[in-house]
Amino acid sequence: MDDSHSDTSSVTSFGAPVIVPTRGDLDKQIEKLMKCELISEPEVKALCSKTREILIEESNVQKVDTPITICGDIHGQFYDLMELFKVGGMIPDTNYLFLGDFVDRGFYSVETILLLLALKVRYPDRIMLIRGNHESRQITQVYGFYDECIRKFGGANVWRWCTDVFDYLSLSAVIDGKIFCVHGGLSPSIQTLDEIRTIDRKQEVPADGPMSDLLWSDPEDTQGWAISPRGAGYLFGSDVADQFCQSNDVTLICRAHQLVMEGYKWHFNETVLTIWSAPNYCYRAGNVASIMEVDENLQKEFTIFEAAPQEVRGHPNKTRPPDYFL
Ligand SMILES: [Mn+2]
Repeated sequence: MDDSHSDTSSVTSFGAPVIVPTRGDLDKQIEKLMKCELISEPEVKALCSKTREILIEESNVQKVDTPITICGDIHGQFYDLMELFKVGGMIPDTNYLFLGDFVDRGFYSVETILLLLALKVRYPDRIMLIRGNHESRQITQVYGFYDECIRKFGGANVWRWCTDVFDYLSLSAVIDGKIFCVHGGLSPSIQTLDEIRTIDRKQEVPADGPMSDLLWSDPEDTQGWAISPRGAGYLFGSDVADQFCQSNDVTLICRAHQLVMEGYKWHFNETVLTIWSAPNYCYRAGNVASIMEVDENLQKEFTIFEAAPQEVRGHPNKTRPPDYFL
């Protein structure tokens, strides 16, 4: 690797200095990615390097202002993300908070994450991305993102750069000091937002502990804590949610992480909310998706949307050469 320049990035996998994308570059990349077309490998490298610089400045509990539109899991369903923007408005006209799980499961994890990163770099104050349990080296090697990178770029570079960016994603956000947003849920090792702020998040998602719990836990109709059937995180009851809201002066815990057939679901007398934004999840669940707009008075409005029509999204197998050509 060429380390002769002084502005070399400190992250190993970015290696030699990369060219910082200009606004014009980014606008062109966004235009391409919006058509579900790939950008070049050097462009991905520069994009990831720049994203990292922006994310490193964000807090583990990033402050976010209203008005904002909150979205749940996307899981590589690129054409359904286009439906989301159709009903929710495009960036920068609408401010977005995405609650993680951008990749895996769907056919277009690469295009989905690259578009979201390009939008983040172009409009850093208009889009906030927090980390889901799938933004991890271990999980993406099992559920599709790694294989997709290999297939679409012929090597693991793009996967490596993207997963390095994932280490810098914030763990949570607080909207107007009142709505706590996280991918999964609460942790028995965390009582206060200050305790979240002390976590050193810049690492692969650990197998257990507070950082893992925030990305993996689920609410459950119970009291106290219970073991999660997922094998990571915990199940937390209504008393745990009430106590967390009281201790931190928030009125709502907003999270994603669980498929909800109706697109969103209230739990525990409206102290916890699940938002799910992948319609017809895995192209077969038959669910609708939702996004939630929160206005300056913290009034909430849900918009339900459905999967992109089959003829719009096509099928990736149709664009793939048969195996005997390889
Ligand atoms: Mn999840």
